[in-house]
Amino acid sequence: MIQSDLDLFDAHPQQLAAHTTLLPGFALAELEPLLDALRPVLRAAPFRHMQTPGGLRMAVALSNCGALGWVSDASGYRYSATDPVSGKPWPALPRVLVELASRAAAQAGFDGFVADACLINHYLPGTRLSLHQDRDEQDYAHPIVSISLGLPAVFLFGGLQRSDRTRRIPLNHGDVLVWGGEDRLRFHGVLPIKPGVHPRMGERRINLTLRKAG
Ligand code: MD6
Ligand code: FE
Repeated sequence: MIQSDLDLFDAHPQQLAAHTTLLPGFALAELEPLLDALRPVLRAAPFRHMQTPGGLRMAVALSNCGALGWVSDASGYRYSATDPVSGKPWPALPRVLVELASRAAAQAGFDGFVADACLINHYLPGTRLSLHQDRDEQDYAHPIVSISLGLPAVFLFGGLQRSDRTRRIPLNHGDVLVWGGEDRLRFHGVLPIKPGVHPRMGERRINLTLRKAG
């Protein structure tokens, strides 16, 4: 009994695969500075639903900050220094985010990680993200650092083939997932977010993925 209670609050790094580490609650210590930094970013570059190259509206709403931002429209997926709709550069990447990502990466064995792009995904209850690979970055040697905020999610963690079986990884408010190396091109996705209201974040999940894209 006591043992299982302790397990619930176990905040030690969890090695999910050779080069994938979950750092439970790692972002909580910096939560308020992080949210303070995000507010002006999202005022300057509000969330929106981009179109897939096939013309479908993405269920996830997204924004970006950093020198490069990930965009999707009729001409495909790519990183762009400007928002193709407003024509403006993306807001600068807040230092608190760059530093948090570097520390998380170092904990997971990736020293010297300096992000130049942060993709910000917004999920409402019911929103899902279908299985995909992240392969628009220049150099797959750099890891990706993913910060989860708000409502919990179930992350689908697959293999290098779309048809490989997937594991279900719970991602909670404040968790940070770092992956790279031989895991960098694993297929992954997010199951539909369950209805709920998070005490700090409200009726939403926000995921920040920090990358070295260029
Ligand atoms: C999400 N994350 O958690 C979606 N991609 O909302 C991703 O697609 C993702 O968490 C690459 C690396 C880490 C991720
Ligand atoms: Fe991804």
